[in-house]
Amino acid sequence: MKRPTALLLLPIALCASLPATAQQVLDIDQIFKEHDANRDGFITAAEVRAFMTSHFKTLDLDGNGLLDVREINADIVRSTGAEIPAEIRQRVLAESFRYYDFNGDGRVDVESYVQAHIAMMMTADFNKDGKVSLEEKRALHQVRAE
Ligand SMILES: [Ca+2]
Ligand SMILES: [Ca+2]
Ligand SMILES: [Ca+2]
Repeated sequence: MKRPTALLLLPIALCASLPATAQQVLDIDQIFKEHDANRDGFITAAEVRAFMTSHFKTLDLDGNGLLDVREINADIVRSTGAEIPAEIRQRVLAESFRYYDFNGDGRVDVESYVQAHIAMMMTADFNKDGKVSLEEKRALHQVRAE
């Protein structure tokens, strides 16, 4: 997969705090397409689960079933390139770990990682129909980016 995904799925408030260079990789339409596996124009929790479960495997470099800070950092570096100042990357890293550790037990296993992304995606479900349309996803990012 050549497109960065991790940064795009970071907590939106965090993305807004990134420098413009990093925000340029926020290609909402591209993300949307990647997640909408059945191409029906909506992203469901099941689609997020499938996508993130397979993404988790690519991030778990040592294959121990957990993401540690080094593995998450490697993903952030790959997603953002070298343009991000180290201290901002550190903040993104800390925030990401805390966010991915969805049940707060200090570990990021696949279920925790998946749950965090489902929760994040579903913040865009403004009309509460259980799925996220491209319009909702765009609206989320515009609203929160201000
Ligand atoms: Ca779909
Ligand atoms: Ca690991
Ligand atoms: Ca919706």
